[in-house]
Amino acid sequence: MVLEKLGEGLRSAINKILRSNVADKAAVEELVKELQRALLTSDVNVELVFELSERIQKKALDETLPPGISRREHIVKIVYDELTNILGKKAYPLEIKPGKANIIMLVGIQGSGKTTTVSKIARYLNKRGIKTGVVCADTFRAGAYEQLYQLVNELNIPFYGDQNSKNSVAVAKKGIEQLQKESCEAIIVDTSGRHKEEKGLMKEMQEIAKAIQPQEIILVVDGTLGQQASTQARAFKDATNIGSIIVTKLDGSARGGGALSAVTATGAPIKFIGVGEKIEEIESFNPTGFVGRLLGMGDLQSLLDKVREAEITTDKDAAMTFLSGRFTLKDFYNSMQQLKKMGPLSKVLELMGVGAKVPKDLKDIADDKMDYWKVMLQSMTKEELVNPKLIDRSRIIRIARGSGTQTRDVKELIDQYFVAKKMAKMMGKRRIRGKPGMQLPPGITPEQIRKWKG
Ligand SMILES: Nc1nc2c(ncn2[C@@H]2O[C@H](COP(=O)(O)OP(=O)(O)O)[C@@H](O)[C@H]2O)c(=O)[nH]1
Ligand SMILES: [Mg+2]
Repeated sequence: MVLEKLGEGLRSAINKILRSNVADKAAVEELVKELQRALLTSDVNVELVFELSERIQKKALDETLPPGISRREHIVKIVYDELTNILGKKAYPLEIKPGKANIIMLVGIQGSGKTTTVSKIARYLNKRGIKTGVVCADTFRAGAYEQLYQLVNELNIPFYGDQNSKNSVAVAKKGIEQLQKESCEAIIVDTSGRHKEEKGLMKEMQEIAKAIQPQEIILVVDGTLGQQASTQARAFKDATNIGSIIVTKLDGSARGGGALSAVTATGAPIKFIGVGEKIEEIESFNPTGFVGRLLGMGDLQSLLDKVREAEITTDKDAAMTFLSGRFTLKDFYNSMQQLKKMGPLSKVLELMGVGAKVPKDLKDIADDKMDYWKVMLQSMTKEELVNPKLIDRSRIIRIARGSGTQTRDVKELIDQYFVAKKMAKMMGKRRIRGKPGMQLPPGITPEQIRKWKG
C-alpha cells in the first residue's frame, strides 16, 4: 500500500470522530491531534501541519453546515479538502500532443528512479495507444544501457542507445532522430544524473535540454527523502518552466507524505508517483482520488455515504437507550437530540425494527423547542433530572422563572418525558431482551440494562 502508515493514522482519526457521540470542541481537538501525529510521523513539515490544523479546527467548529449535512460529515469533508490541498491540490495529467514526436526528458540525481520511471512511462503510454520509445542518454554509468534495454525489450518498446559513446548530448539527439523515423509519438529520454547536488544537476539538465529541445522535463525525486525533496523541487522549478515532477518509492516509504506535501508546497506539479519496483507500478497522480484512498474512501460521494452510514450506527446506541424506557430527563433530552440528528424519528425506529407508531408531538420536536428544553434542564437540580416526579407545582414556577420560560413549557417538557418513557418502554422491551450481544450505549453498563428490564 502507498503511504500505508499515514493512511492508517488518518483513517483512525477519522473513524474516531465518526464514532464519537458529539462532534464538539473536545472531539475536534482530539481529531486534530491525531491528524497532526499522523502527518508529522510521515515527515510533513511542522509549519504546514500547524497551519492545516488551525484551519480544520476553525472550519469544523465555526462554519455553518450545508443543508442536509451533519456536523460530522462536514468535518470529514473539511479534513478531506485540507489534505487534498497540501498533497497536491489538483491533477496534472501528462499531455501528449498528437501529430509530432513529444520529447520528454527525465532528470534527477542518481538512484532517484529515473531509468525505472522511463520504462514505466513508456509502458504506460504504449498501453494507452501512444507509440512511445526510449533513449538511453546516460553515457556515464556503466550498465545504464543494459538496465534500460532489459526493462523495455520484453515489451517491444522501441529503444535507442550507444554503448560506445561518452557524449550524452550526441546520443540523445541521435536517438530522437532514430525514434522519430520509427514514428514514435512520444520519446522518453533517460539521463545520467551525474551530480549529487541540485546546482550541478540543473546545469547538466540545461545543457541537454538546449540540444534536444524537449516538450517537457520531468524531475524524478526519491520519495524516501521526505520533506527534503523540496530542495530539489524548488531548484528545478526555478531552472525550467516546462517542468513537472514524479515522486518515486512511495510504496513503503514512511516519509512519503512529507515528500508529496513539500513538493506541492513549491508549486511544482506532480504528474506521476512511483509505487513499486515493477514496471507497471506507476500511477498518474490525482490528489483528490489519492486522498480519498488514503482515507479509505473512493471519492467524496462514497465518503459522504459512508459517513452517513457510520452515523446511523452511532445513533443506534442512542436509540437503544431511548428504547430501554429507563432514562432520566437528561438522558431523554440527549437521546432526542441524537435521534433528531439522524432525521425523521420514524426512520430511526424503522432502522431499529420497531413499528413506527410514534406520537406526532414527539416526532415534531422543533429545533427551538430543544433549545428551550436545554435551559430548562439547566435550571433543575440533579435530583430532579434523575427523578422528575420530584418537580411539584412550586418547582415548576421556579424552573420557568430561572430559565426564562413559561410554566406550560416546563409542564410540556415533563409531560413529553413521561409519554416518551411509557411509549419507549412498550416498544423497546422486546428489542432489548432479544439482543444479548448488543452494543451498549456509552456510559451504560449491562447491570443497568438488567435493572431496567426488572
Ligand atoms: N520500491 C520502489 N523502488 C523503486 C521505485 N522506483 C525506482 N525504484 C528502485 O530504485 C533504484 C534506483 O532506480 P533507477 O531507476 O536505477 O534510478 P536512477 O539511478 O535514477 O536511474 C532501483 O533499485 C529501482 O528498482 C519505486 O517507485 N518504488
Ligand atoms: Mg539510471
